[in-house]
Amino acid sequence: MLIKTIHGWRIPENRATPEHVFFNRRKFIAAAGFAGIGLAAGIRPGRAAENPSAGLYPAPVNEMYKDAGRPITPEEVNTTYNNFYEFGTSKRISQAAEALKIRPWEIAFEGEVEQPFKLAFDELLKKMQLEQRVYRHRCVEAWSMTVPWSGFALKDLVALAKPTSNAKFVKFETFFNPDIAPEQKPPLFGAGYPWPYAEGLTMAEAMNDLAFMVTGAYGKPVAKSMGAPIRLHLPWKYGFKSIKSINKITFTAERPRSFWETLGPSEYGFWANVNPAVAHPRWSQAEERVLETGEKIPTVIFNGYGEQVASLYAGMDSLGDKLYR
Ligand SMILES: Nc1nc2c(c(=O)[nH]1)N[C@H]1C(S)=C(S)[C@@H](COP(=O)(O)O)O[C@H]1N2
Ligand SMILES: [Mo]
Repeated sequence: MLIKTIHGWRIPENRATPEHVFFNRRKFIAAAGFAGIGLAAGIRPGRAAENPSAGLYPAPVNEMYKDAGRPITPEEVNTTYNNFYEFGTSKRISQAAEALKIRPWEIAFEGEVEQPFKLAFDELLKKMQLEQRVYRHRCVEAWSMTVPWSGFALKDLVALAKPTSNAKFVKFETFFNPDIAPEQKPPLFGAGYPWPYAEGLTMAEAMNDLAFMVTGAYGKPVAKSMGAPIRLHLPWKYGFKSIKSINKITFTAERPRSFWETLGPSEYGFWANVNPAVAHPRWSQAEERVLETGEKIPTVIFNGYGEQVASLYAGMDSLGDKLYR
């Protein structure tokens, strides 16, 4: 059995970390006035000045995605309330994630491609046209946020990689470095987690315009806690599909197995499309808690992006296992 501990995700919503403790502290800092705000800004992760690509942001707004119909989650909330299991199983990993070295950073393109290759992240940025898109994000744990991302369409990256006709899926992997990521150290007992974190999509999903490679957020390079230097965001799927800090992309003929699917296939399956009608085995997915405000709102099929993605799943049972898992 690979599961060594009870993960945050496995805890029912009503037993999850009490956010109000944190958010009250934040409000207190804000109320303390200018000095307090300055202090908060000084310790914010992902400071633009240290990052060679800072000048590329803010990127031009893509008019189609300029408004996600919800207020944007405050930056300091988003950069300090994270799921990034490499750095810890709590939501408070932003300081630990600062240990991640994001230069030099290379991405390997492998598998069913005309010619495997590696590309430095800054070289990739030069080849891509950056744009800003505001997306809603729904975590499988039933909380949600709204983020102004910057980046480029995944389909443009696929075009760059030149997959062969044998490619039916694309697999993404995160770095593996136990020296800086404490959870990647081998455990004293048991098998531990199946690192590196991995995720996968069908080629049709990867070619959908919504699938977005994120390199920035809030008008600057994306913070380490949020997946610097490059992550995926798939707004119609549960958040665990949106893999962070990617350094390898492999095109495959067979469906790849993801990190969470390996750990709990009945709970975190391959498709993982947001679906309020299909409960997680241990909690309802009918509602979500909006980060920062704590408001509870109904969850919408495909997180409200059905117009763009529903056709990808035509013929699948929308209320059954397949769409969720
Ligand atoms: N490499 C890696 N990517 C990851 C995760 C992770 O633990 N490791 N967590 C996922 C989950 S469950 C969510 S909800 C989002 C959270 O992104 P955020 O911290 O930017 O809100 O990242 C996803 N990508
Ligand atoms: Mo998540």
